[in-house]
Amino acid sequence: MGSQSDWPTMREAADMLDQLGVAYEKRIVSAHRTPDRLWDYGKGAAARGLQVIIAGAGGAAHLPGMMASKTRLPVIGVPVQTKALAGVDSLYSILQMPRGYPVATMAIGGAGAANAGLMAAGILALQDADLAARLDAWRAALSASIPEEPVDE
Ligand code: RP5
Repeated sequence: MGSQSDWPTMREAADMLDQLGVAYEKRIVSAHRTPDRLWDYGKGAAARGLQVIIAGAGGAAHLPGMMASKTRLPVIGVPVQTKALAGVDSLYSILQMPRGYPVATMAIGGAGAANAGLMAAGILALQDADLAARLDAWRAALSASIPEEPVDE
């Protein structure tokens, strides 16, 4: 994530990975404030054995796109909600990548972060049958929790 201030949002991705038993690391890597850290992280990611990167940032959210420029690993982008423009700035910054350097962009905010965790798990599950079974069980439990009829609140 680009800042400590992104953590309340990005924790939703981490919580999802915890639920699914997926190992991960969490780092603050800012495209603007720590560009050398971004460079090193992206350059070494695949060689270190990372398989998917979830990158969340807000405002001029260049982290996911720059990360995608430095690694062939799949990069999942999370637009963090901003006060000034409600995260639309983050969304557009992450979404509009030039041809050749894709970022799989999620929805703005916590739902997007949680879905980033699920998307990462889905990618990893292609090569991990145990994880695939856990993901199937998670999805079935969510589906079973949805009532068929609404109630007065
Ligand atoms: C971005 O600037 C970060 O991803 C964060 O969403 C935003 C604001 O950062 P702070 O000023 O709160 O550190 O780089």
